[in-house]
Amino acid sequence: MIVRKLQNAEKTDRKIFSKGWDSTRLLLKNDNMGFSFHITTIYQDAELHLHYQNHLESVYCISGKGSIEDIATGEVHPIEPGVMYALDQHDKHILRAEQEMKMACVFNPPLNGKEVHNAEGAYELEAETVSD
Ligand code: 9YT
Repeated sequence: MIVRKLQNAEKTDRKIFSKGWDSTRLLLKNDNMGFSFHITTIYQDAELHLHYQNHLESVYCISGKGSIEDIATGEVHPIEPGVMYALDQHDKHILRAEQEMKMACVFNPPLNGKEVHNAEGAYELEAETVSD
């Protein structure tokens, strides 16, 4: 069994900072669960252009307010607590935070640990792992 506390993990290199967001990666590839699980904060007024070409992601909004724009259709879906979205088609999208948003995110395949977005808004399949 694996038990971790967010408040402890946030003090380790499981917490990754990037432009407009940070993410604490509670489960990673080396946990052998087949997915990774993160608690992500999207900062107020952030606009993230993302395209996870190598991963499937699902995201659940815990708090805050924003939207997700589906680039293929132009549809804009409001995001608020209780909303889940799943990028089942590796959907190119823009995530916007009107207010700071806390999100629970699952990635398949799991992240290694230190990934930040490349120029296309994707994560590479290989990245540095975190040490515990
Ligand atoms: C919702 C989203 O994709 N945010 C970017 C960070 C990502 N969730 C991560 O790496 O944990």
